[in-house]
Amino acid sequence: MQGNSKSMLPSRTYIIGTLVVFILFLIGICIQIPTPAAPSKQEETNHCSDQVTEKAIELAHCERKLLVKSVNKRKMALNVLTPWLAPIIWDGTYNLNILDKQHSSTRIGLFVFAVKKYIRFLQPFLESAERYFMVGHKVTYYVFTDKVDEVVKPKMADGRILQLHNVVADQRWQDVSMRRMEILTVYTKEYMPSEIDYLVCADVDMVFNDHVGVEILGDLFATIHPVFFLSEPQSFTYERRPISAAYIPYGQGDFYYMAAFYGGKVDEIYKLSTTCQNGIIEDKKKNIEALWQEESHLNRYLVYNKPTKVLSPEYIWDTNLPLGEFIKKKRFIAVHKDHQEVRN
Ligand code: 4GW
Ligand code: MN
Repeated sequence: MQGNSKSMLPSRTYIIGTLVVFILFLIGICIQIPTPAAPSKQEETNHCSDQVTEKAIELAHCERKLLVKSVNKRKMALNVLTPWLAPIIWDGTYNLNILDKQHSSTRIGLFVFAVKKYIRFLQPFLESAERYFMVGHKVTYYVFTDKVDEVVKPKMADGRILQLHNVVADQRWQDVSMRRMEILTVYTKEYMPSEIDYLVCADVDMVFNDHVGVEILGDLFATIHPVFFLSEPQSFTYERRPISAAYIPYGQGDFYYMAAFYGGKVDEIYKLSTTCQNGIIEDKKKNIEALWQEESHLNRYLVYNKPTKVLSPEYIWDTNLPLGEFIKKKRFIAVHKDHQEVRN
């Protein structure tokens, strides 16, 4: 018996051991089933792919996320919300049907300067605007030029008005560019409040290349500069001299905005332009000029008066720039110019 019980011992231990392992195995499975493991990088990618096929609206955002993973660069501009919860407008992040209905009676102004040799850019600018800018909405073009007689009026759709205004041609190009702020202070106070609800300010050496509609409209909006959209803030070309009214200290500022496309409600652009114009005058008194003229003052204003919408570089692109794969729709693009030739 002893021999038998001795011979039974290992097999009992074996059976109990096996049972314990089996039970542990079952518990393991039970724990695994209801609690999926954290997704691996590969699974995250697959998850994104599923969304792409299911919902077109998430396509661009998802792709951007994957692109961000593929480059070790700053992600802020590729988000769809700023840290102060303003939307960053990327293709596919809004429903245009809803927005178009909301804005069915909205009146929109498009402000542009075409002085001296830049008159050559006006016709393609206006023609492209007829094709892509706020199509189906009420639009007034506010064109300022020293060559009113040379303006070729585009064929315009119903509900669209062209206003031509004479403006002095400053000798220095920097002054031409900055003069826009001064004109804005006058028009946003005197004329525009009764004529339009929103004003969009643009460079003329650009063409609309794809839809630009009411999705851009907000109390105050500005476009991320396409050169800096993946840059760290310390490399933004803000005015860094404390003596200038456009000064932005290191550590401040969210995006580098380009002065070639921004806007807002008329009263907001009045506030913006008066602040910038006052800064320009203060600097002139000190015999200094901000690094990038009115763009520097605009950037300073937007650091302390956060825009309610930020436009992605879809709204200002230059086809010479790298990283174009991030920008699915190039809606407003720079016309390539011979800088020597357009110099006054
Ligand atoms: C260099 O010789 C010049 S001329 C730089 C600007 C010039 C200029 C600018 C001009 O002779 N006439 C003019 O109407 N402008 C306006 O200012 C025009 O609306 C133009 O788009 C805007 C800003 O100048 P820009 O487009 O040359 O600036 P960036 O290089 O920033 O695009
Ligand atoms: Mn320009």
